[in-house]
Amino acid sequence: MKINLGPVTRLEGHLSVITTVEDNRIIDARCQGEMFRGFEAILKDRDPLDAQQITQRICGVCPYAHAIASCYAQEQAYGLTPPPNGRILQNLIQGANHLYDYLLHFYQLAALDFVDVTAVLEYRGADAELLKVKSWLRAELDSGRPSAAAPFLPRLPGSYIREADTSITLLKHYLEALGVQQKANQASALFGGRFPHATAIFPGGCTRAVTVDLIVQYQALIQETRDFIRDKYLPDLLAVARAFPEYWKIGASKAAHLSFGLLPRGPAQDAGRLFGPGFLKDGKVTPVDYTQITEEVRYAKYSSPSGLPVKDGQLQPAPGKPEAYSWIKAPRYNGQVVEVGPAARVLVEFYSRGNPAITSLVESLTGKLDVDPASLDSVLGRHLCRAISATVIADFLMAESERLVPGQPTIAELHIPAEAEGYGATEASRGALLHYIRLKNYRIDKYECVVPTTWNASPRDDQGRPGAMEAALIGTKVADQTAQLEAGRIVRSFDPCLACAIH
Ligand code: NFE
Repeated sequence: MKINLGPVTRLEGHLSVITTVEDNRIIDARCQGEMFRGFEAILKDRDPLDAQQITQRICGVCPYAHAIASCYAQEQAYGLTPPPNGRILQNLIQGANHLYDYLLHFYQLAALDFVDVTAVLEYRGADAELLKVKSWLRAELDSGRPSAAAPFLPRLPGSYIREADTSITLLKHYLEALGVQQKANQASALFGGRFPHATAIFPGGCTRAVTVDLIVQYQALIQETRDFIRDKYLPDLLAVARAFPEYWKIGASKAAHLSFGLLPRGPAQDAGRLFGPGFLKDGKVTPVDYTQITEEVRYAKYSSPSGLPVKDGQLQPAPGKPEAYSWIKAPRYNGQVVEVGPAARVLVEFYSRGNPAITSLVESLTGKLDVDPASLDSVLGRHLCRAISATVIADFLMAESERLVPGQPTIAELHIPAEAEGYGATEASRGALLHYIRLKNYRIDKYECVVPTTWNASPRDDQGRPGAMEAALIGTKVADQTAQLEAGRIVRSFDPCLACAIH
């Protein structure tokens, strides 16, 4: 039986997942990105300094990651190193965006896969926001229009958290998290100029001056966000993990893991990063080589040649191409299928043993939950690694903001060459993000983005091998062949963003 799970809700953009189910098991899965955009074509022949602005418009959720990747690429092309303040400000803007994004994903996008929302109907406490939700849900149910209660109801058949108190706590934090996300976004906007698309991030640093007043405001906002992460997000995640231990074994991609590293510790991009870069296969981490990345298009709706390296990327749309089923290309690393994202970021760092704080956090949390680090390749593993990333990044941002020096320069002087090229790589919240720029006669001759969800939601490659998300779905047992709640939980554990994937 073939089931189209699309459009999959509670994620960004247009994703269909077609599964084939036999005897309550998914035996095939195809992820389809359903839109063409063509940002790389838009960038052609433009002034290179437009790039960090235009590429932010790829997405309203992770615009800073695109701005940062573009700045890194341009900095490499122009031979630029920002002053210390400049790199710190870029980190403070990007890091705050990660915190917002993890909270958004856990509470607004993923939690409703697990929480029993109907528990609120029995709520007898005094929390005004919960009482509002209770009376709103009651009214919608009594009116016979549960669909008007989206995203809380209706919901797929399946098992949800059994303890009413846990569901109610999660729901309360669902509402609180909206306000906390606003604080994280305000922190980004203090130095970025605005949210979601920052004006101040620029190749060579940041155009915003540093003042004591701004530092104090930033720290207050991050402190509140950090408290919520420690006191609520992490415990809530542990509660979900304890309620659904089977999800340590569900949704493994069994792919290699790739991370480009996140948050440079100094002005130079290779100064070492809070999360180090690496390619992880069979427990062994090797350095990343961007020239090993190719984009295959046998099953993607492009007539361009398949398997081109990033710097030769092409974009010829072919909507009617036989066999093709997605607008997402299939990136591969050294010919291998790869998962990117929070699990990759944490596992690469964990197996590199470069950051003792991350090593001990992974060990203590997996120990508490009685699982081994290899189990992080799973639905719960991806969720846990987001919470680990949030905890570590929040601490880093507080320390990093202390290093700012008011009155010192925040941006390097620019000299743009007529011809040059550069790669810019970072970790967006959803994983490894690469931008490549080539200049000719002071204009953009070639711009290429290889984006996290392009890796994870990729269609089959030239050899017919499924992408990471497809592989994570194949083999999964489902209780209800039509609803496939398990499949929704797997897909959302990747936090796919289709706007980014198709760009
Ligand atoms: Ni549109 Fe993005 C992130 C990037 S995902 S959210 O994180 O880059 O492909």
